[in-house]
Amino acid sequence: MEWGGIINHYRDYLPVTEKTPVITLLEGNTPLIRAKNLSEELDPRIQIYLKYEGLNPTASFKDRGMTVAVSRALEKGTEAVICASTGNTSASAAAYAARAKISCIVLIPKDAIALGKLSQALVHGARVIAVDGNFDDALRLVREITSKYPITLVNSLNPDRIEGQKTAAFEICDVLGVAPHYQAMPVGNAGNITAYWKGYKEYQTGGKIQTLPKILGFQAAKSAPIVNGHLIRNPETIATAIRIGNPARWTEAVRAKKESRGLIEKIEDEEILKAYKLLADREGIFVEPASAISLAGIMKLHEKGYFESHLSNKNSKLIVVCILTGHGLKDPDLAISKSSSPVVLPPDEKKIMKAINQRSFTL
Ligand code: AN7
Repeated sequence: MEWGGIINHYRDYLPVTEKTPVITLLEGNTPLIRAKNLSEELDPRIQIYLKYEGLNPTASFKDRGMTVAVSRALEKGTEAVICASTGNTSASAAAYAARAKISCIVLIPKDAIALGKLSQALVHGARVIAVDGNFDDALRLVREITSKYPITLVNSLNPDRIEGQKTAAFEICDVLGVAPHYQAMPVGNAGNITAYWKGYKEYQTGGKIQTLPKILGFQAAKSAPIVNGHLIRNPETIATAIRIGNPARWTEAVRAKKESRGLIEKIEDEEILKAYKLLADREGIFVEPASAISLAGIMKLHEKGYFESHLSNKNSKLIVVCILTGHGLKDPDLAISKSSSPVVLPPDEKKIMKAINQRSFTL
């Protein structure tokens, strides 16, 4: 059957009717890729799967939530949507609003979003306002604005966003035939962890799966309000997508952790970068740094022996899914700054061959 986007595919689980105008870019149905090389290196008893959400239409998971939020906003007659964003929400909101022929306003923290994301919001014709503050300031502003003016908020405070994003959990179960044992994911504003947990629980209630995964959430070390138990005024991290000090869905994230008997931990930027390079080097998968935290988290937990009790109890293999939330091309500056520069040579075969041999390539 032809893929018609998440609303068409999971309609029964979503807050839509036949009257809802479906604004879709055919998001969802992203690949769940076996990370054979990484599993072998880390621990062959662990089957690592990568849910490559960077392959959504605007190159992040936000499209799942945005198709529902924008379709429902249009159904209610809204003429404009607004969001605060570390980049991906704004890219997605701008694209779906363009398709719905409504206005889109985005508030981004000045100088703190990746270049690819900014280019998306601009090219889709959103009204982009750079706030001289951080994401948390921008979110506070859009909450104030939407409480006073008839503009629809499309941050994940909007429950339609959560509804759409939960479909990623459905897809994982549909492919595996069961729920994974563990699911690792980044936590920023905490909408996505809320959405996945809701999705798994609904699939269990609906009889599609018997067991639930343990949810493993990861925050960047200097942007880890949930782990530290207090909000962070000046969050920092190279993973700009999750540079958030006061998550809107903090309570729900803690609930997901507790109910699933999982955890939320913090990860240093160096560990994120190591996982970022490993995904690219060993599996051919290019993600943005926030997404690499899923693998970094698994590696750290494995090192601490976290999975041992599970591994010794069971004969079957352990299934761990890492959610890779956004594409690596979103942040080309980081990719280039963390790689060696290309050698510049004249168009001369001998010189080029010399350089190739120096770098010990095998031809
Ligand atoms: C790649 O775009 O908050 O915990 O404004 O872009 O649901 O916030 C992005 C978040 C993980 C964290 N990975 O998800 C925004 C924004 C990527 C992201 C997250 C984001 P939430």
